[in-house]
Amino acid sequence: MLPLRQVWPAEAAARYCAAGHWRGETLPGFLRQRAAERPEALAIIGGDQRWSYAELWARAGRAAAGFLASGLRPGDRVVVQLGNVPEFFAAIFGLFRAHLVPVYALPGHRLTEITHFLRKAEAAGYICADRGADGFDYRALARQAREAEPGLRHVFVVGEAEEFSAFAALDGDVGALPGDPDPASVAFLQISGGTTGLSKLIPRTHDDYIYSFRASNEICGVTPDSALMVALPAAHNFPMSSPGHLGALYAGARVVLSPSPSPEVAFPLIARERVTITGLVPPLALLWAEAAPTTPHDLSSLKVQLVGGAKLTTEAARRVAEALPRCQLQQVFGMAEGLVNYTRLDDPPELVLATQGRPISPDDEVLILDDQGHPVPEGQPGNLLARGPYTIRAYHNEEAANARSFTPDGYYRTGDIVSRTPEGYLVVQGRAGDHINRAGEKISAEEIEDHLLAHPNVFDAAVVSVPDEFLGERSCAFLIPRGERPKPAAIRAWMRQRQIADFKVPDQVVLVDSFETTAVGKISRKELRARLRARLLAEQ
Ligand code: J2J
Repeated sequence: MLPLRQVWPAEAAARYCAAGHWRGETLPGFLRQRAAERPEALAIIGGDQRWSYAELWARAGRAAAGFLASGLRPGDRVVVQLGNVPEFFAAIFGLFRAHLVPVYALPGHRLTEITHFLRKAEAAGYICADRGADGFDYRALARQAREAEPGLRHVFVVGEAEEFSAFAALDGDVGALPGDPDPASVAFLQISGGTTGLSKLIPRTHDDYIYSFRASNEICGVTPDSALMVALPAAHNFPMSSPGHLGALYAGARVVLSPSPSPEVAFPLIARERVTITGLVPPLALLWAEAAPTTPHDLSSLKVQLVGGAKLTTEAARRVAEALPRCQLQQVFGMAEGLVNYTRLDDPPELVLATQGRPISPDDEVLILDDQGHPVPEGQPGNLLARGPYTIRAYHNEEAANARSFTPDGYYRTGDIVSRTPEGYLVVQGRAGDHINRAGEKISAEEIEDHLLAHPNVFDAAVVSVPDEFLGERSCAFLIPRGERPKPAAIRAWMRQRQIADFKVPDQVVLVDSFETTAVGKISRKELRARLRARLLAEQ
């Protein structure tokens, strides 16, 4: 099994420790402390369950002991695929307490993605729900995944477990659990947006991740009195750490789980639980802005509304800010690989509305370079590169991708095109890579093209992003047919059968006779996608 590592040069690590960014804290360690300091305080509110810090700690302990009793060994990786339910927290803190390593999958992922994660992580375990909100049966997925990946030895199910182990029944000798892990060790594997090809695994350490959400708490005003609503899927990096549920738990605050981000579900919960802060992607923030002025529910407790994951235009930002006048809009531009930028709560409106914020840390190093690698003149757009105390230096087991994604001196090439204001705030202008940012879900054009090329009646495929009023961007697949001409609807239905996340199924399918590239000879896929996108926009 390939060891998990995330290594900063000794000089940088010493600097981050000396600056107080890395404090030797760990994820299970901080929860143990909170459970000791405020055992009765509410930690997790979800469905009809209300867990105190003491209860969360105890449940994590039973899960941890049960994981080890079932035969998992410290260091083993476990794919976690749960929605916004309290058991998500018993599961991940149980894994942390047992020195097992969660790999975060989203509820929308299907067999194709799950087997990819299992394989890449060499995972021995999988934790899922019995069924999803849409009725999807994850146990059937588990059966198929076990066939495809025999290394998967342990499946734990929240709910009706059938032949698998029931998560609720996990128990064992809590007294025999190991002590806190090494703060410099990898705590979990986050999933990359997969901007080129399949998702990569992102090893994050206790020290670096805790710094990112502890500092986020300060920037976003999270205190023990806060109530943070998780409306996006809890496994996403944004609702997890910016400042996210982990930030809220670190602060000793309450985490309120919303099973859906829709105003119909979230608004009554905000009123009932007096939610003070939440985070949304731009399309949802706009939906909330539509619904807020006329809702019968009392939203007056909401003090901070974070919006990020995709670009919030200035006009959209204005609408969001005006809909909840007593709630502060805060833009956040982050990435699971590390670097996170926020507008600050005391920033003037022009910065809050028109920028995506500035980095969390004084030790975040940000470069904006042209395609030749030279710094662009101040204010001009360029490629964003970053390194710092919570930005990774390498993906897990991706030698070739690492050579492309990181410079020799350790900067991460974010793939985003940004400019910088005189105040040092970043404005996202676009991106260098070809992915579709569909309401905050990143979809790799290459990954979808690969699927389409497996269709017997597809000769060639190019997938592009198209501006979409609601989603921000949607996906459009251009296909050159071969043999019998397939119907666009049939292509979409066929893609669904590929057992991929639904958000990856192309929103639009356009059949063309050729890509009309002959006149200019051979062009790159990137150039081809750009031309097809331009052609589609011109026709609209
Ligand atoms: C434009 N593009 C943005 C923004 C992310 C906090 C917030 C978001 C994420 C996230 C995160 C954007 N405007 N405000 O992990 O901790 C695009 C960029 C970026 C990519 C990262 C967090 N906020 N983006 O979205 O790993 O292209 O993280 O590189 O899912 O989302 O995606 P992801």
